[in-house]
Amino acid sequence: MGFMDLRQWLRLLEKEGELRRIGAEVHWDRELGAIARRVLEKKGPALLFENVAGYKTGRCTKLFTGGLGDRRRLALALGFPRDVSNAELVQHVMTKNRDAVPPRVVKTGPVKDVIVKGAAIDQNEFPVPRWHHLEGGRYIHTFSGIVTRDPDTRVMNVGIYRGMIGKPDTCPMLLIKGGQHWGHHFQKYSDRGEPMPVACVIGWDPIMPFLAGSPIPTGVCEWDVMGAYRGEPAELVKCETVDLEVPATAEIVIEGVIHDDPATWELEGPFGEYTGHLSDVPTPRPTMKVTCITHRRDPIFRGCLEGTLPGSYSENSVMSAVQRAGIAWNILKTAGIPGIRDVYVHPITNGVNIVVQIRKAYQGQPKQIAAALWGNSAAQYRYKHVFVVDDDIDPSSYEQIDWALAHRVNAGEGGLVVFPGIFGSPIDPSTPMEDRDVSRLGTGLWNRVLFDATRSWKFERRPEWGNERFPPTVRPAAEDETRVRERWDEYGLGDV
Ligand SMILES: Cc1cc2nc3c(=O)[nH]c(=O)nc-3n(C[C@H](O)[C@H](O)[C@H](O)COP(=O)(O)O)c2cc1C
Ligand SMILES: [Mn+2]
Repeated sequence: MGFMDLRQWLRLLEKEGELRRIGAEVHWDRELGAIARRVLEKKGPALLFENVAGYKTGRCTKLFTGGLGDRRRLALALGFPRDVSNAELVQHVMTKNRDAVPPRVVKTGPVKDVIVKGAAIDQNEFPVPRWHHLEGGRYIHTFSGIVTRDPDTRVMNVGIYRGMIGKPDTCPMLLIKGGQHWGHHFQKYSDRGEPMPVACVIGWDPIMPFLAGSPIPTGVCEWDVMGAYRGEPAELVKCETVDLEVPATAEIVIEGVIHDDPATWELEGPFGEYTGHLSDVPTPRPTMKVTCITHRRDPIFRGCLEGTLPGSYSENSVMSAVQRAGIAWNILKTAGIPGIRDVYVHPITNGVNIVVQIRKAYQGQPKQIAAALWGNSAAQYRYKHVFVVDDDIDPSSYEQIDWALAHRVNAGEGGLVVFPGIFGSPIDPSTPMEDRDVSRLGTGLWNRVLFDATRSWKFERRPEWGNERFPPTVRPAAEDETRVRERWDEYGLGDV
């Protein structure tokens, strides 16, 4: 099921007590981001700011953030009760990610209520925050669906990629040729000597960022997958100045072109990244030249505070916890690996760490799991540390994982495997700068690690171990536990 558009989503959140309107005046510079951080720390509601300093009147007076800032609301966005289990959500994502309902192009829609072109274009007319005090500017694209088209296949891609306001009509963006899917497109336009048309969609169905922010396979159009989740086609309208299509009921669409000409590039950064650390110094980046802005009457700006810290998980992390687990599980399924019981990503790691729970079928199976994940292009920014545990360990419990690491890992016996120098994230703060040089290496380099915390099958079965290969745990026998539970009050322990 889908929510059609941002306004319907807001109505549902309000009805569920998951939205707070802020009428007090709040400054877009630092203050709004600091409020968003504190609300994330408190696992609080989504926020609709209705009085941003300097934006009481004008083109856009409202800002919405935190819609997917907690798993309760992600569950609602996917049509589940707020307390749905991890496995149920992950299984839903696994199925829907592989489904497709193509979009339908319609003549027009509310996103065309107002059309701004030429000298009238000024991105500063939107209440764009400087989310964090160390950021280099006002990040207008933190949760926008960035639309581009493959010039060979004409298939569209929708991804979340950051962009900072440059001049009133320019926007330097984190666009790396050949990197993410729009980077593949950029390479193709560059080879043809043409600029790349781009449309940035701000504010629509929450399913848009959920899919745009996730590594759906290359060549698959995210609008199709969104249609599958919504249970109906996305209704799209043609852009005014670029050959792209965008949702008819989006709040705001910014159209433009990006040239592969460093003379047009402007400085971008630093930005507070998903790792919870600050990005690099200001760097010249491919820069979008805005050609048109269209928006609904009284549009609502949508953005997010990026960066996860212990105790406060960004919207990206909340979404990623489910998506990265679902995508990994599909990879393992495609690889034909038996006995996968659960795949868990804690929001604190954004999928950089992943736990796979198995009913072990053979020795060496955890290495096969790590190899399958590391061999997939979805692992570019993810799955640096793979933990494999047996099915008596709850993969969502750090305590249980730690116990398994302590007593079931034998590093010298292959329980710990380092796979050095493989492709990986160029923005990992633990990677030395020379291994993050995308212009030289084409990627970042990672030293990936497998922690095999499953019980070894190299040992002989032993009678004193109940004919198993590993000693039993010291948990009491089931019949003893039952007897003790029955006699609990008799022992005088009823209040314990
Ligand atoms: C809030 C948020 C911000 C993101 N910012 C960036 C970014 O600036 N650059 C980037 O390459 N990926 C960023 N990502 C991750 C990409 O959206 C993600 O890798 C996605 O798979 C990209 O789409 P694609 O696979 O179609 O290229 C962000 C994700 C989210 C949810
Ligand atoms: Mn894609």
